[in-house]
Amino acid sequence: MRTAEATDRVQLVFSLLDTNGNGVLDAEDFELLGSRVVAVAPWADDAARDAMVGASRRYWRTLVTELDANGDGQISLQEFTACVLTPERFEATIDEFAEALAALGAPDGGDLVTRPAFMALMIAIGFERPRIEALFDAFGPVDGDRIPVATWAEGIRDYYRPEKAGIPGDHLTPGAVR
Ligand SMILES: [Ca+2]
Ligand SMILES: [Ca+2]
Repeated sequence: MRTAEATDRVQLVFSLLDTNGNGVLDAEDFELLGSRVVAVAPWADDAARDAMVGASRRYWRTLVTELDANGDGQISLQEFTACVLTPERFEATIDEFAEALAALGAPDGGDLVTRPAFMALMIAIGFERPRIEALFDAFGPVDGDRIPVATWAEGIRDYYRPEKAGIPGDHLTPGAVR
């Protein structure tokens, strides 16, 4: 089953992933995404940066392999929304992306993400500042306004789960009920 919230989440992420703004997803979008995200994380070591760039590329390879129904080498919104119908084909890719992004938020390979680091990374992806703040609060920050890497990674995985509604990630979508 697919919730209305899941559809909203997927439509929003499509618009943000279209980094070069040409209306479809393509390889360049994911190169830009990777470099844009690591650029705002000067604290990250080379391994964390490489993991993020690699995860971004894999994300694209999985999309174009699994979803390019008309074979034009690009992913339209219509093709992309099919990803919520077959989540099992994206699980490993989303998992890698979630782990890489969340880890990038924790300096020195630690396991806590500060609010400023979270804000910087999510703004780099393209989410709106007040929504990012609401999401961070929904994750229940502790210990000096920080959240565990694992909490964020799980939040990213939930974001893509078609059966989910009322999750922290719904704070990011315009239609969210708060
Ligand atoms: Ca594009
Ligand atoms: Ca296509």
